[in-house]
Amino acid sequence: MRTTLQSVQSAQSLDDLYPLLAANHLTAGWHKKRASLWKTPNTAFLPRHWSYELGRLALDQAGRWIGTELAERRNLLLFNPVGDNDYDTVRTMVAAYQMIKPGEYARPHRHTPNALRFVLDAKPGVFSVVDGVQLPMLPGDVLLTPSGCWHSHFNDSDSNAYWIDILDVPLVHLLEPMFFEEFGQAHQPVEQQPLSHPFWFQSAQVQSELNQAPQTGGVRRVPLHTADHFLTQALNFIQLQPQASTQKHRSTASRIFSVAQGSGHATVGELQVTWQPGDVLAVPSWTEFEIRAHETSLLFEVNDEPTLKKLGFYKESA
Ligand code: 1HN
Repeated sequence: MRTTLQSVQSAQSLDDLYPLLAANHLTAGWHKKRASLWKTPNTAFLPRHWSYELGRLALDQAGRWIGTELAERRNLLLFNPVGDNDYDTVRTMVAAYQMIKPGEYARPHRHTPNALRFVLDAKPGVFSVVDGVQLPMLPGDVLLTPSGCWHSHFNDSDSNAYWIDILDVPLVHLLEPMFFEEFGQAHQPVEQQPLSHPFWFQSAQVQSELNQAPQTGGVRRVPLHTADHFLTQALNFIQLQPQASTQKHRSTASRIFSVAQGSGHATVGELQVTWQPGDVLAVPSWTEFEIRAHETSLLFEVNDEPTLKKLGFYKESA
């Protein structure tokens, strides 16, 4: 300490001072390597599209070699190819394609991150169990497993089942409150098999709400009522008439879109892609996007608006 103080004391210039500061884990605010403030959001995350056709085929292939005993979950992470990232889909969320075969049981666990499933292909007999409540997973359904809820999945049908998982794991990584726990038994005891549940949004119910929703410019929106259980993410279904599009839009929220029905085209920043059922689009923060339908289509959107709004960080561009 004494010698460090003496060295600093005897510095003859800033250039003498900087290495002494660095050796003591100090850096001059006027001399830092990188800007820390910028005029407008400057995400490193890239607009991206993933094909369900490819994801599904790859899961079928993986299923030849990987079982649910080996893999707690048989899933493929949709990572954003930025830097050395091999996990995050956008800054705050990760999406994955998951497949479970007939007779399989994906064992129970719980964790800090909030998770949701959007079901792509499944026959009757596929279920998630959330805190002892058994909920059916049928195509178009959305199921929540909020932070801290025990969850497992099983397939008693005669066909493979496929869905998209979306979790706020990257947000939990950023803020660091991660906890994870295995249930300790292979199966979760089932206590209830309700006909409806706040964690279960059935496709037919969403369809009937869409039919009653006002249409503007060929677009109908149905927000899912998740705010009481799901504090970080918001969920919407968006129905587009043929040739209708979401208006050009940009906000500080990150978004993940999955295709429930139909096909079309999307512009996300510089990216131009066509999309079909099961495909996924990543819309990073402050990236302008417009999604246009070629036929009557249904999109499922998950965004982190609730996180940004609670913190006072939500903005849309004028
Ligand atoms: C997870 O717990 C599930 O429970 C799926 O099905 C995907 C991706 C990252 C971290 C945890 C599941 C996941 C996940």
